[in-house]
Amino acid sequence: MKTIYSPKHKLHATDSVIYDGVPFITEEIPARAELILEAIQSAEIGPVLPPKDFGMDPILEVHDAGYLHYLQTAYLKQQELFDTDEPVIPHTFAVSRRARKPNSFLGLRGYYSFGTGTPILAGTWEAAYWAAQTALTAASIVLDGEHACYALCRPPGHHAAADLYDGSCFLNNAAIAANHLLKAAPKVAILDIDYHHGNGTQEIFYSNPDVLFCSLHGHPDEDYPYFWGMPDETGDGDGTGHNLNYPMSRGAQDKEYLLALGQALQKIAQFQPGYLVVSAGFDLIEGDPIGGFKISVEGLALISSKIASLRIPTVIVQEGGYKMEELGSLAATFLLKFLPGK
Ligand code: Q9C
Ligand code: ZN
Repeated sequence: MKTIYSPKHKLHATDSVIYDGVPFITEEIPARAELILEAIQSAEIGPVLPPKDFGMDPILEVHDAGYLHYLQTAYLKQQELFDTDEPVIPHTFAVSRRARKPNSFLGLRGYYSFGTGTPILAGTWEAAYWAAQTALTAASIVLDGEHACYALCRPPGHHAAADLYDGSCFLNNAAIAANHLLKAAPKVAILDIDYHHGNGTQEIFYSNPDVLFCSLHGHPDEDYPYFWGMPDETGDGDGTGHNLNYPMSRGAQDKEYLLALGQALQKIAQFQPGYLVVSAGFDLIEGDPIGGFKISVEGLALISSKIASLRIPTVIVQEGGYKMEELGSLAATFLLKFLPGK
């Protein structure tokens, strides 16, 4: 199986951010993608290829134009306005999505985000752009007939909606891939196994009947992103019934998880999608520093083989996963089940 990877992710250099004179700590750092890359190479998952450039059009089909312009310009704009090299981090928010869209930079800084955890740095746009191209390239390889392809995206994407970011995400790589796949099939399913609810993906396809979104995640009363992820969020309009949330409590183990996964996979099989996108976050594993489940490595292998046994052409998109000492081998464990003959 091919892996798509770009070193441009390092431009989103979240491992050396100083904010207000103190180090800004985030788990979402460049070493994550490097550890996964090394593990893929030593596990002989397959060739590692650079992304092709599909340009802005497929990103504009998922995200709002004003939002993309803001992400592209925010760092330089703040630098110019305030003569500072600080990361762009909002601290005042448009608490209602019906709030008036502001015209000022400081207004927009809070309008397009829902948290303070996701700094925009000098190289963030370029890294995010190439993460989206990475997902698009993996989708195009599956469209060309490969059974599965892995997009080693960084920064991740599933918390980003059409015009809203946080949770270490800016562009919704999985949604951009799914939207691209919809050009070749009437229906696409997205399965999100990252520990955190994929609120951005949910919102993007909420009223779209052609996309079935299923998310298994920590309960929103116990974990980020807090405001989304309940089972009664089932979709809107024509999309009603095509959004399925499976929240589980902190401490959930393999047995409970595999039961919920079985239900989600049954719904996906019934939907009969032409393609499947997996938002693969490995923060579901026991001991992840910001995850709350207790999924074992054997459990992850079972999760993967059950998804692979759907036999739907699949684009695997990297999301979260922060247990650095195991991250590479977790990715390899997951990906191995998608190799032919496994
Ligand atoms: N102390 C992904 O896994 N946590 N995003 C905020 C930090 C945010 C994780 C609290 C977690 C977002 C893609
Ligand atoms: Zn996560």
